[in-house]
Amino acid sequence: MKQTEQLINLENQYGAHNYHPLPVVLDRGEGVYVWDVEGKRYYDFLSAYSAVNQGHCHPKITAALTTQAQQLTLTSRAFYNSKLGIFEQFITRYFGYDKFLPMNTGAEAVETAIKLGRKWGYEHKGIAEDKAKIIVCENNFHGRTTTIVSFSVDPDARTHFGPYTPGFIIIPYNDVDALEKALKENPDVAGFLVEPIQGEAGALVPDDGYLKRCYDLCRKHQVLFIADEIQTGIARTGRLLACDYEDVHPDILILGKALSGGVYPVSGVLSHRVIMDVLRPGQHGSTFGGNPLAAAVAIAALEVVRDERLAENAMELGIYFREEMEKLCNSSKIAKLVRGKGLMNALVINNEGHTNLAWDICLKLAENGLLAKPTHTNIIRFAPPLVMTKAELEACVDIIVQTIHFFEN
Ligand code: IF1
Repeated sequence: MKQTEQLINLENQYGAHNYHPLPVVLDRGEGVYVWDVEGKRYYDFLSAYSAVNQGHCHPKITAALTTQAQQLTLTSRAFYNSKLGIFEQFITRYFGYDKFLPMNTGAEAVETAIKLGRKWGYEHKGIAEDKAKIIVCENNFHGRTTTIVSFSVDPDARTHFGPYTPGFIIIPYNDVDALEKALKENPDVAGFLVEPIQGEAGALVPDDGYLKRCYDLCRKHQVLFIADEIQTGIARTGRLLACDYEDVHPDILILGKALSGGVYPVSGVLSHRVIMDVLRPGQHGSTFGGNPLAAAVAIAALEVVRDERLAENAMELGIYFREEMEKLCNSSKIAKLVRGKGLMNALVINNEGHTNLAWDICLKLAENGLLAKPTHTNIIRFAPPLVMTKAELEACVDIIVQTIHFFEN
């Protein structure tokens, strides 16, 4: 039996079945490439859901990890440590905020933003105790805690995880009038939590001006504009933040994933002093949040984004990629449309008469040396590391085009 089957069997036998992975067992990663245990090389077109924007095992980031790991990894926040203050100064200057609150996973950072927003609502907006509301959008994905799935509309994400956390209003995405109506009807709204581009929904890009108009409405109604840039941030969409396309400066900015280049779980929220200062000692935290290892890794990861001009590269390669995919859609019966910004893109598949076509396409893409994964049955997410060169992307476009054509006949 091949090592692939052996290792898949182990996960099936001893692991919870909360995922349905492609039958590929990865063993090594470097830049835009990953290798499976059989030694086959693939272009990684998922980038761990945009956590390895800097490419797999970036030498500068892994060096920061290994150096710090031999000095001090975790102290808890019961004491100061020699890296956190430096990291907090670095990241607040990098994104233009007063304060940073470090956490570990994206969901923890989203939960932190929800708690911050609510507490600000009580202590600065004067919302009555336990009455604060947060507006979110349909087809959102903000993580998988019980509170976060309470405002999901995805049955898989929320069924049988109740009772659900109250205090959330769900409106259609990319609908400014719906936000305005919700704000006029609900005086107790503390915040509007939104993905600048909806990732899980399949790189759903809102209309130009949507974010700015929502931001202005939030200003008008004394509501915090809370941007979840866990997937869209860190240069993925062709700007440092997707909000940068509209010059929107979120009141609370949520980051994760590529904040560490995929080397270590690092997340957090950035905000203005008046908002962050609603939190007093003992009111929020986590064991690993703000540890020196995370701090060292995140500084290196952000330096790579800046020094290697990853946003500019994502912008340029993204334009090329969508042009090529549009040509494919014009000549294909099954590739319907491509959408996205920078190197956060998705191809919508016409799966009439072949429900699992997107999955089968991904299996064939893997056979042809490119890893991608469907979302929502008929959408294939295409998100390579931002360090990809034009030549590498041209090779990937060829693989995608050839694979789609294979299913045309
Ligand atoms: C899974 C999705 C992507 C996120 C945004 C918060 C989080 C995520 C915009 C939570 C995480 C991951 C989670 C992972 C698959 C992946 C995903 F399909 F689930 F929705 F990328 F689109 N905000 N997204 O995208 O961050 O707690 O995971 O660190 O759960 O299967 P996390």
